[in-house]
Amino acid sequence: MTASTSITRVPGADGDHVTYCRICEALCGMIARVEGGKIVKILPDRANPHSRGHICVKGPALADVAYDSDRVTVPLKRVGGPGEFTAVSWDEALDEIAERLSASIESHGTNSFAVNAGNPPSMGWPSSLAAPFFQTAMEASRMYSPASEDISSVVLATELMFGTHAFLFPDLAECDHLLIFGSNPLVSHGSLVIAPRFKEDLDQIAKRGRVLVIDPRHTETARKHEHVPMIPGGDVWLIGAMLNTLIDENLIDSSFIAAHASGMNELAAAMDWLTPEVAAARCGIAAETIRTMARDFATAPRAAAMGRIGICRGEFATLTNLFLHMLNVIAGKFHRPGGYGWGHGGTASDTQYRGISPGARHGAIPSRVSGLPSVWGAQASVTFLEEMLTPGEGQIRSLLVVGANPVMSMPGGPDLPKGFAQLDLMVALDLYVTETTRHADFVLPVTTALEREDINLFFMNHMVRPFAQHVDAVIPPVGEARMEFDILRDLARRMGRADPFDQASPFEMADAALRTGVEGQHGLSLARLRDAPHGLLIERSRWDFDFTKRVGHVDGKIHLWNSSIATEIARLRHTPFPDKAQLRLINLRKLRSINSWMHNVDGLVRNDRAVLLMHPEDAVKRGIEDGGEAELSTSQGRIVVDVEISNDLLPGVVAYPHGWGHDGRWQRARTAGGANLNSIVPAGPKSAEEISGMSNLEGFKVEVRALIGQ
Ligand SMILES: Nc1nc2c(c(=O)[nH]1)N[C@H]1C(S)=C(S)[C@@H](COP(=O)(O)OP(=O)(O)OC[C@H]3O[C@@H](n4cnc5c(=O)[nH]c(N)nc54)[C@H](O)[C@@H]3O)O[C@H]1N2
Ligand SMILES: Nc1nc2c(c(=O)[nH]1)N[C@H]1C(S)=C(S)[C@@H](COP(=O)(O)OP(=O)(O)OC[C@H]3O[C@@H](n4cnc5c(=O)[nH]c(N)nc54)[C@H](O)[C@@H]3O)O[C@H]1N2
Ligand code: SF4
Ligand SMILES: [Mo]
Repeated sequence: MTASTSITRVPGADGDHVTYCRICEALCGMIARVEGGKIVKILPDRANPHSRGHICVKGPALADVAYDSDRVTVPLKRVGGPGEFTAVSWDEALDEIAERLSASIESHGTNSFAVNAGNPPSMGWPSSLAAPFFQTAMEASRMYSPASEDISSVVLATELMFGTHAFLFPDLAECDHLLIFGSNPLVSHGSLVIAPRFKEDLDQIAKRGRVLVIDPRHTETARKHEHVPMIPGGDVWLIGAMLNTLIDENLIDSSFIAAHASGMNELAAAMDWLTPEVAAARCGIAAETIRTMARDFATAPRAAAMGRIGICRGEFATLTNLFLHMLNVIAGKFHRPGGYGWGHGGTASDTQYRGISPGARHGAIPSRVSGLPSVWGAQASVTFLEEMLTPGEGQIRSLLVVGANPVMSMPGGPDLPKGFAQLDLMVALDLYVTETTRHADFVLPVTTALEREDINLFFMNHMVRPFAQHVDAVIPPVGEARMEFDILRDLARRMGRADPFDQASPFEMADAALRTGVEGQHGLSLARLRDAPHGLLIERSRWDFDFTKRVGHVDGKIHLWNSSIATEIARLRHTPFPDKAQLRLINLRKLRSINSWMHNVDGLVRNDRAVLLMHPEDAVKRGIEDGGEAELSTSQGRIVVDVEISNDLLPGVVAYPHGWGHDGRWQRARTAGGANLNSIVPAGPKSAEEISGMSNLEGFKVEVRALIGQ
């Protein structure tokens, strides 16, 4: 920022605008410089006390998205095959949608309407409310989202043990012994634990003690710290055996457990077979190393174990997450400085959930055809297609897609258009005509983060250092774009179903949440945030609340044992030994990409490419050369990929990113190459983890065949 540039809050006015990025959970503070009504530059906001000047290469690229000539900026109506649209007015679009949606719901019932809400709208406050509010307005019960490729297993594990969905995360600020299972925060910038300067936090922990990265790939994070390479899916064995060691060697926090937990004896009895020797063969880590990891963790005074999506999408995803929570609780790391627990946050509240099962709170309705569970209100993605195709009461006949690209992001995504084709009506709210939205009857243009007022309300509760920020729009909407909330409120009103949209505005709700949350008593409110444009750090200790009040179980205890835990441990015990010769695939996130949607920004994609990483031994066996083409296949399908030979992987493991291989109406993305990984991942209702409906995306079996010279 130059001294001469003044700060302004008027959308579109020349000068510097304080804003924050809403691409990933780091929510980095940014300054957007506007000249002649246009954003000319995006800089890090050094006055933001939370991110303190950190941004990555994607943040400034939000301006490229805002002004992208491929962006949808007027309502589009389908006039022919997929992707054939004509521009219409907002009134024409919303009147016709209201009429057709009302007619479809009238003939087929409220349960024939479904919502598919994606990741980007969840990063903003009004945008995150829009789809669920519309679902409520329609009295519909079914929501599809990336939850089953992302968090359902964590949410279910937390619900089973703690009776609440509130996220648990490590205290990076004070920890000095951190175990990271299945996360690569140096690239992802963290998820379900927010610390925009994650890299610095890890460096500080390593200086004070140790950071161990348990991952099948020698990742960017693993390279900087202690890497413990492990077979994909080995975590459940490794963490299970660490628990076994803690119990066996009496390294457990008996007084905490006696006061706050139930089921310790049953758990101990059920874990006695899961010794480090049993686990070693399954996870590829020596038994003595497992014992040492357990002892070092238990005896480090300020230790925490965290996990993320690498442990959330395997065959035992829910049990792995249960074990991870248990490791922290049993070793005495729960709710204490340097340990693991809930956030202080500004809006977290205490007893609201006590005694109400989380399932009941969010309408846990099993899927109609296959009976797979819904978690946190989300249906299992792998049932989406059959729910559109299987006739009968409750067959999906109309669909609203809000900022999701399931053709790219869901297992079997490329088959979804078979379901879309039989709908009475499909409406999408998006920035682009994508692989998914090209099948919609209407694509309605939405604003980017830079074109809307926002508050980081939802995210405050899982920040290592709680922080609150409210920002105004940097520029007015581009073209005729509107906010998701406004579009869907308008539509609901036209359908005569305006509740709950008309109860309060998103910012009135935000203000109420701030005032009644734990920081409300110390004066936190929307007005106070408006006076602090760069945001406010909440200085109170993260541990300054009574955690027992947040436990949702009626007995107020953390449950280490129940019938679901028993079933999953028994299932693990009897799972067959995997075929060691089998190649397995893990997913890969890249710094310059975000899921499927920023590949139209030339500045990002120019230096980014989807390649299959493969160990030299595996490549040699198959006659595959570095830079060569190969066919990557499963029983689900086959794709052609470029191969990069890499020593970063264990032999037997290959890695590929999702979100590539575009054929939507985004010109640059179409030339970015790569292939859609979700055309080969296990799909269909039988492929999910039964207890959580979680997609089985990690460590599934693949074959790779050289294509050179064919
Ligand atoms: N640059 C960038 N940042 C992103 C995203 C992006 O697309 N690009 N996406 C955002 C989203 S939506 C999310 S949910 C978060 C996710 O945040 P993270 O979970 O940190 O994401 P990943 O980088 O995919 O890290 C997962 C790690 O798990 C490892 N892994 C795979 N299988 C196993 C296994 O069986 N066991 C263990 N222990 N590890 C395993 C992988 O090698 C990988 O290093 O990232 C967010 N941030
Ligand atoms: N194989 C495999 N599949 C995966 C994953 C994986 O690691 N491997 N990761 C999973 C995870 S963790 C996630 S979160 C999902 C993501 O899955 P999705 O949310 O379905 O997909 P995205 O790629 O995030 O694209 C969302 C769409 O939102 C649009 N968009 C961008 N910004 C906005 C906005 O502000 N408003 C609206 N209305 N639209 C917007 C984009 O143009 C894009 O079409 O993918 C999941 N799928
Ligand atoms: S790390 Fe990058 S993408 Fe994530 S919030 Fe910060 S600037 Fe945005
Ligand atoms: Mo995600």
